[in-house]
Amino acid sequence: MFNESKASQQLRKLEKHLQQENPILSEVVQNFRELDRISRRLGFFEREQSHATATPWWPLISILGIYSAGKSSFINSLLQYDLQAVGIQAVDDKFSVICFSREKKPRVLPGLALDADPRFPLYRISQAIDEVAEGEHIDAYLQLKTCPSEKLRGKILIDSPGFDADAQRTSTLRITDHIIDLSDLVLVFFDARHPESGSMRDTLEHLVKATINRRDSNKFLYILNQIDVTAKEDNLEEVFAAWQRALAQYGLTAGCSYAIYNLDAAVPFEDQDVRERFEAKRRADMEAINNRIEQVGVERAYRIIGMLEQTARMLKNEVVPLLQRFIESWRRKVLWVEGGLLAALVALFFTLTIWGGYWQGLSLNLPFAQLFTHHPYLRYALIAVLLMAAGWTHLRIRRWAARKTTAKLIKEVRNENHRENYNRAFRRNSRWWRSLLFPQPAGWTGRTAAILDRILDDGNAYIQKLNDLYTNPSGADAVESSNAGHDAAGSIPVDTANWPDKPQST
Ligand SMILES: Nc1nc2c(ncn2[C@@H]2O[C@H](COP(=O)(O)OP(=O)(O)O)[C@@H](O)[C@H]2O)c(=O)[nH]1
Ligand SMILES: [Mg+2]
Repeated sequence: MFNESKASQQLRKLEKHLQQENPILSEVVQNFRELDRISRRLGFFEREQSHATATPWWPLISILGIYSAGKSSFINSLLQYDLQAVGIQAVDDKFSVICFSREKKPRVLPGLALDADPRFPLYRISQAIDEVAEGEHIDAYLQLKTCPSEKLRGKILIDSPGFDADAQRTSTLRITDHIIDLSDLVLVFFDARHPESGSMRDTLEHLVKATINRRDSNKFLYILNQIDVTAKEDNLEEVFAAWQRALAQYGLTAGCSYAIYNLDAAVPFEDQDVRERFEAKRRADMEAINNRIEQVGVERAYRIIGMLEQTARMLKNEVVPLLQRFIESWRRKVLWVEGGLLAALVALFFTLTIWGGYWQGLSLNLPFAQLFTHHPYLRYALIAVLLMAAGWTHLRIRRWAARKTTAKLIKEVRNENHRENYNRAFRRNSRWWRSLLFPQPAGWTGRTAAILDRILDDGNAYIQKLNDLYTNPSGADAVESSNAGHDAAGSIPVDTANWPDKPQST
């Protein structure tokens, strides 16, 4: 392809990838392309900008929590790969972005690889890190790992170094916040060995700050890990209750909580009964967690279509109306100023000529008028000079009015990231060759309006297709289980059905 823009290359790769993973979404890419084209024609976007990059296309699952709570072990057993270093903080105290690759062997790439990767969420992460860790090298914080585990298809996992009281460098915490923002699901790990330790308090405090007043608070799963350590004293209930109290005390009341342990890392159970109870609990909670992980892919599909509709609506209801107001107010300013100027010139002319006594009744005899009647070329020259002066003044006034109008209207744009776009579109609409008489913004026609309406209709159709896809009998369970537990506001839903009962001592 000749001279293809980077944005368009990314869309092409995205589409190709989605054809395998989710064909409905690959059609959506086509709609995003149309929206980009409209935005570019409006001057709202330049060549390299795309609406598709505003949302990550791969669901992001981040695993946060206390240092040594077993996050990396959890990931390894989830993926069935020995990918993450376990139990050693010094080696792995970076964020690992883990994504699928068909290559047989897992690979580790420097954080910089994220920048070059066209897959959008990674690009967004590296952007976020650039913002928070200004000047510092992205490699210091981030590595990219690829792994051929089927579990990773269509998802991206992030393993984090964990909250460590000593190592709470602000940039690590701020990257964590960004990752929370970008994530579709956040597993927060706690450690049953130290249910109320200092690092737990730090974790909680930080999480509260990051999560308070969130609308997406149900994306947090609180996981008490390593519960096998409570088997010896058989005091899981007490430990769990203490943990719940701590969560509640910090106001973390939304989101689901689970208790699990890692089969590979667990201490051997002495008592057979106890082992069975713990395994049953673990099985039930792991299934719920796994469901949520799978469900994230489903939610992602809806979110992307939501983004498509939101973008189409934004162009239709915000961008175009503001451009129309710009044109209207710019035109009015130009006409008023030029009208005023003209009136002033006419007034000046009459004042001077009357005052100079050049009027005889209703006829005007200017002293050098004869010069122009006798020499036609002088007359043409005069007309040309006057026209040029008028044209030049007109352009100056247009430019001045455009600047004034831009300065006024740009204040109404609430999203700061869009201001540059609006500026560009305003400029495009006030270029010198644009007539003042066009009421519609450049690039906005009845046809473009119809395309936007069609995209909104397409959005509805996609939603229906997704509904058909995900609410079929086999998918119904997954959808329901993901919603289970977020309805009761204000309390942590705990599934006690599979709770390992203590043997009743009678
Ligand atoms: N007893 C027990 N130990 C675990 C469990 N999960 C992880 N570990 C151990 O805890 C240590 C820290 O695990 P790691 O996965 O590196 O924790 P991270 O710092 O959160 O990534 C390792 O020695 C693991 O073997 C568990 O469920 N039970
Ligand atoms: Mg780790």
